[in-house]
Amino acid sequence: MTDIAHPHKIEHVAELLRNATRIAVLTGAGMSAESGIETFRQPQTGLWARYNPMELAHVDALARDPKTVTEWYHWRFSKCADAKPNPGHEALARLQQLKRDAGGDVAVLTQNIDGLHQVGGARDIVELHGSILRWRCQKTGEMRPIREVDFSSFPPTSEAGGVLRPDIVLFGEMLPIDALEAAERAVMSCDVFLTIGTSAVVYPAAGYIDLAISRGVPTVEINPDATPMTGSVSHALRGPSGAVLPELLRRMRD
Ligand code: BJW
Repeated sequence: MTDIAHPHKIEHVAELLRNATRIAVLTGAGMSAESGIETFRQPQTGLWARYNPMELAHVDALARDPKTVTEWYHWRFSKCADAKPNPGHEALARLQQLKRDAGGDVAVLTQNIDGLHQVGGARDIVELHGSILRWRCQKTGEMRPIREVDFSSFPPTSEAGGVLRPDIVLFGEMLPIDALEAAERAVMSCDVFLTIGTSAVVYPAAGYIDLAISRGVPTVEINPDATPMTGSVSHALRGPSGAVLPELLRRMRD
């Protein structure tokens, strides 16, 4: 296991990234923590320490109480509306550009719904859990940007009379099939895999870490805390992604 406290070890990961052509990156809430967006499962500070996911982030909760669920997601949106990408998002976007310029690629598979990878400059993001910036009519399937949703009452409704809900993946819902396929392709063809800022407990997303490990490619975890995957990855860099990723980029270029 690699610790950020050991500079020669971060150097080794920088070398892996330097030599890689295709990199797959799975990101989670920790990636946006330094942008001021709350994570879910961190004790005390995580959303699930104050809110019950089964009452707010489960498909049955939406069916039972669309008012409460859509109000909560509108509040969640208000928290990410002003958020800016942090140095971690920007470093990942630079890494993607660097690899693309050299004929390779960095596939970013995110569980985040905040759109910050895109604002930070990364391209072709695979949004495994959807986006809070799009809302969808439950009656017609029509999508619309959140700025076109009328939140004067809850749940918001479309002209067709359907409930408008965020285009995100709640517990008990399937992930978008095109995102699943793109993620699997990226993991099956990468020569280095990074998992950044995720507790690695929500499936099927966490399964991509297992898949990369089973392929035998180098796997790197970036997280200030240990996760259930820490003992299984090739290298665990302990630290916030907003510090570790820029440092990796700096060392890659030296
Ligand atoms: C930092 C940091 C810094 C802090 N720098 N790091 C197999 C086994 C068991 C259960 C299942 C299974 N397969 C499926 C399930 C059920 C379920 C599931 O996984 N449950 C487990 C939790 C027990 N999965 C599902 O229901 C999924 N659907 C599905 O499987 O469908 C199948 C189906 C088939 C047929 C018909 C119907 C269905 C859907 C999962 C959807 C998850 N949705 C949520 C809410 C989305 C919207 C929202 O944002 O509210 O997605 S839940 C929540 O968890 C959110 C996140 O994307 C997801 C993952 O969380 P994440 O990102 O890892 O955050 P945290 O808080 O857990 O961790 C943050 C990490 O960051 C920590 O490690 C920190 O240390 C670290 N950190 N600061 C770097 N600065």
